[in-house]
Amino acid sequence: MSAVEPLSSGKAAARIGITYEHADADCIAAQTGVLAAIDFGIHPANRDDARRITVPLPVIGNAAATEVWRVDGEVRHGHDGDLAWSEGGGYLMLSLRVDESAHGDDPAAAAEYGYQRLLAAMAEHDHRHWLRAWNYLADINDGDGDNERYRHFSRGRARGLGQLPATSYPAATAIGHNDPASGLVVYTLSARQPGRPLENPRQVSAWRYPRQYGPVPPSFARAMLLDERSGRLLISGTASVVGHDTLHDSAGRQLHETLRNLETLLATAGFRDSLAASSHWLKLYLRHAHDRDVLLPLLDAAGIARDRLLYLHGDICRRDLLVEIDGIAVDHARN
Ligand code: 3EB
Repeated sequence: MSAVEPLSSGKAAARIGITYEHADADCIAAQTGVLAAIDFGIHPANRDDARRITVPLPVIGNAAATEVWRVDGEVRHGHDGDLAWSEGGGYLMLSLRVDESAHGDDPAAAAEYGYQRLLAAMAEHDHRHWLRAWNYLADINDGDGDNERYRHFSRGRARGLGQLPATSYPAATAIGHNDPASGLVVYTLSARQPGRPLENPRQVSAWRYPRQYGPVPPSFARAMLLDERSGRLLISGTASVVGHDTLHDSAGRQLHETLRNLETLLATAGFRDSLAASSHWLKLYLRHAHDRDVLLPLLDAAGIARDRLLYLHGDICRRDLLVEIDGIAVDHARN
């Protein structure tokens, strides 16, 4: 795990790479070319360095790792009020913690503010192509029906995105944490060059979900191909959803369906290899931490490398979903 996968060479497109590393995050951030060093756990890391981001979810079981994003060349970084930014190699990482109490304790207002702020910063930094958004909000399943906090978040996100067409939505994750003091944590990747958003033919596009899932459908793409030549695929939070329905009521069977969805996304992106045969760095979100013991042998059997998979304890945005996977996959045939 100490070996860092070299970024591919000789490609015209901007290069970006991700790894999980066990080194001290301050040391990692001191290296050149580090766009972001992401830690997991409810205690925020040193926020003096804009590249240090903390996802407020406990790690389950395995040793905590830092998720490191690297680009070619120099990285500039800093803060602009409540927003942290880092920029280099044609990419921009932004992160924001929105205190809901400053927005009337309303998750919709907090999301609208956050998304407007992020869009404005992307324009200001001239990295307007939104590739990926990670959203972590407190108590995501609190409230019934259209009063569920996730649905309020979705509404506010859509308002914050304004006129942005669905074809420009980023790939995304939205997961619940249990630390209201962390607020709404959003971080994003955008670029000078556009990516190619992809949908999953097994699933209804999220932005076309029917009314039963809330008054405003969620604004995200199923995946984002960074560019055709590099074969780097940013995979949205993927769960046991087929069509628009949740399938299965056990974590094991939901995992199996989720893996089928992931294989379909890779095939749609033009990967010749399976997920197991591609380089991958995945995060697996579990509603119940104890399900890890059930899933671990299934993931081993599926060929998912243990040191490429982080287990995080978090709530998934539908109450009947027990497991969700997101991450990045790299097509060897194009590298
Ligand atoms: C789903 O397929 C599961 O609202 O940003 C996955 C990824 C899900 C992102 C989001 C929601 C989001 O509908 C839920």
